[in-house]
Amino acid sequence: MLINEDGYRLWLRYQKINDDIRLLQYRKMIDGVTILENEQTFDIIKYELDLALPVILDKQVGIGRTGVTGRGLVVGTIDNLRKLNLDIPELDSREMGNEGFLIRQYDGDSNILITANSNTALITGMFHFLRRLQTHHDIQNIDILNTPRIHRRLLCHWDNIDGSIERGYAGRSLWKWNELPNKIDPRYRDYARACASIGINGVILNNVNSQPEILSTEYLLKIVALADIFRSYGIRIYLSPPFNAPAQLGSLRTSDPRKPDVKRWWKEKMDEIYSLIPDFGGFQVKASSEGQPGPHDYGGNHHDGANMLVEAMHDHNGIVLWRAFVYDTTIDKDRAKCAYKGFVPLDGKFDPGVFVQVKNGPVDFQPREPFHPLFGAMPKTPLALELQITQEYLGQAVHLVYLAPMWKEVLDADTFAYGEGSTVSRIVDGSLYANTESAIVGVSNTGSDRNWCGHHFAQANWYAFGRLAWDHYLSSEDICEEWIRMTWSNDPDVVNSIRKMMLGSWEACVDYMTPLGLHHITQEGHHYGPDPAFNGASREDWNSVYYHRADKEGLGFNRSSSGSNAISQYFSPLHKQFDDLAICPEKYLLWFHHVLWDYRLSSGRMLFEELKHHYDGGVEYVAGMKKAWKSLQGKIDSQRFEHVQNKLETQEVNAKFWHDVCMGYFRQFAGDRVS
Ligand code: BDP
Repeated sequence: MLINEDGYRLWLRYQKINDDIRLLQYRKMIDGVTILENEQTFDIIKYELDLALPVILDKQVGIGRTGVTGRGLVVGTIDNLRKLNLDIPELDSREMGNEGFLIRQYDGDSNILITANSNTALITGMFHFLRRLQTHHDIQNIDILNTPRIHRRLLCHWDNIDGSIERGYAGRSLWKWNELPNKIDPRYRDYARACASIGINGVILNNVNSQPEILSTEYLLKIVALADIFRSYGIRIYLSPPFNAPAQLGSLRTSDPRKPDVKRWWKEKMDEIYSLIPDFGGFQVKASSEGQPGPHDYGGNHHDGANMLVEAMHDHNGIVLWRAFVYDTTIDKDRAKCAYKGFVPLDGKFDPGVFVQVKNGPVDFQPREPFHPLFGAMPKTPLALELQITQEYLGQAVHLVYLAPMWKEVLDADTFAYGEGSTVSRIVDGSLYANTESAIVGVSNTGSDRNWCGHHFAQANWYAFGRLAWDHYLSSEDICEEWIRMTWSNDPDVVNSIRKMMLGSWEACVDYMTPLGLHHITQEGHHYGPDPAFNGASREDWNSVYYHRADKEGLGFNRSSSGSNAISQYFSPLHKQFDDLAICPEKYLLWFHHVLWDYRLSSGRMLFEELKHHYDGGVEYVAGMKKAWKSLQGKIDSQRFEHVQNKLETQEVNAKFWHDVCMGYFRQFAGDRVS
C-alpha cells in the first residue's frame, strides 16, 4: 500500500532507493557526512541531509562537523577546505565562479567532495548531489563541475498585497502580509528550499500591475523578514514598483522622471531599501502598458524612466528590468509589431544595469508563438527573457501541459542576427555579445494550495523553469525524467508512461486550442475557454476576430509583405521564409498568413481539414493521457492519483469543447470546402 501524499514536498520527496544495486553502492559510499561550514550554511545543509539521507539510504547516517569516519561525503567551500589542507590540486576554483559547484570523488575512492566558492553555491551543489541519488544515478567516480549559464534566474510573482494573485490558479499569495514580519510561515523556508534546489536566485515578490504600498516603510519591514530567510538560500528579493510612486506614495505633484525632486525621491527610497536589504536585487517595471503609469505620461520614453531608476540605485548596483510588453497601437495597427517599433530605436540609450525584458513571443504568452523579433534586434541592450509558468492561456491549473518543450523551442530558435547560430538562448545568456550580465524571469504558478501549484503536474513547470534557467542546454526530456523520478517514482513503468504523457502534452494543447498559428481566441478576461467569435472588447486588439480574421476566403492574420509586414522584423533568411506561404513553417501558418480555405498543406489536406486533423488529434491525445494514467493505478498513491485523474477528466471535456466550438465556428466560413 502506498502512503497517500498531498504534493507538498514537491520534488524534494526523499524516498528509499528500491534498486538494490544502487542502494548498496550508496550505502557503501556514504557512511557519514562532514560539513565544514559556519552556523547558517551548516544548519541548512544538515537540515536537508538529515531529511534526505536516512530515508534514501534506509540507515542512520552521521552528519556533523566531523561526521566522516570511513567513506563519506565532505561538504565545504574551497576556503574551508584549504584551511584544513584539503586542497583539490587539479581544480582551478575560478572555473566555478560564484555560483557553480564541484562534486568529485577524491582521496582514492574513499570520499566524495561537494565544494564551491560561496556558501550558497554549496547549497546548490548539495541539492544537485541529492538529485543524483533521487534519480538513481551512478555515483562511482562522480565528477561534476556545474555552473549556471544565466546570472539572474528569477521567479516573478504576480501577487497583490491583498493576497490575491493575478493569473494565479493555486490559491492565495504565499506572502502573508498581515502576519509579517512578526509571524513567519514555515512555508517561506520550504519555498526557498524548492527554489534553491533548482538554482533560482531571485524572487520578484509582487505583481507587475503594482500598488505603491509595496514601497512603503511598513511593507519594506515585512519584506526584510522574507529577505532574511531567502538570503541564506542564495535568493535575492526584487520588487515591481508602480512608476508613479513618487506622487502616489510620496506627496510629490508629479512622477516625471526628468524632475529633480522625483529623482531625489527615488534615490532616497533606494537608499532606504538598501539600508534594510543590502543585497536587494532591483526593480521589474511595467510602464506605459495596459494603463500602467510610465514615462510616456510625462512626454518621456522608456529609457528616460529606466535610466532614472537605475541611476537611483547606482550606489548599490541594483538592476532595472524594464518590460517590453508595450503595445500602443498608435505605433502600428498590428499589435505583434509594436514592441519592436517602440524599442529598437532606443537601443544604445539604456544605461548599464538596465535590461529590457521581453516575453517569448510578440503577442502574449499564447499556446505557441514565434519568438519575439526583439531578440537579436537590440545588440547594445541586454535582453531578459520572460516566460510564463502559470498557464494563463494553456488550461490554467486544470490541464496537464508540460511547458519545457515550448520554452526550448524559443530558446533554441535561431534569430540569424549574426548569421547562423544566433539563438535566442545565446542572446539571453549574453554569450553572443559577451555581455557580463544576463537574466531570465518566469511568472510563477505557486500559491497557498497545499500542493503549491494547483495541479501536481504544474509543479513540473516550476521545476523545468529553474533547470532551464540554470542550463538552457538541458533537454526537456531529461528534465522531465528527473522530475518524474523525484516526484512520482523510479519504477520504469511509471517513468515511461508519465514521460510519454508529458512530452507530447504541450503540442496536444496547441492542437486542441490554437493549431497552425492561430492565437488569442480565448474567452475574454479569464482566458480559459474558447471564444473565436468574440468581438466586443474595448480595444480592437483584445478581440478574437482581430487575430484570426476568418472570412469567406480564408483564415489567419496576414503579416506577410502583402499584409502588416511583421515578417520584416525578422532577420534573413527568416523573413523570407515567414513571408512565403509555401515555405513558412506550418506551425506558424495562420500567424503570418491569411490562408485560403482551398489551400492544400503539405499533408495534402485543405485548410479546414487540416485544422480538423489537429483539433481531433489534440482531443485524442488527452484521451490517451487519461488512459495511460489509469494504467498507473496502484503504482501511485491514491490521493495524488485521484486528484490527477479528476483533472484529466475535466481536461478531456475542455479539449472537446475547444474542438467543437472552434470547428463549429470556422466551418461557417469554410463553406462548401468542408467535406
Ligand atoms: C497578460 C495578462 C495580464 C498581465 C499582462 C502583463 O493577461 O494579466 O498583466 O500579461 O504581462 O498576459 O503585463
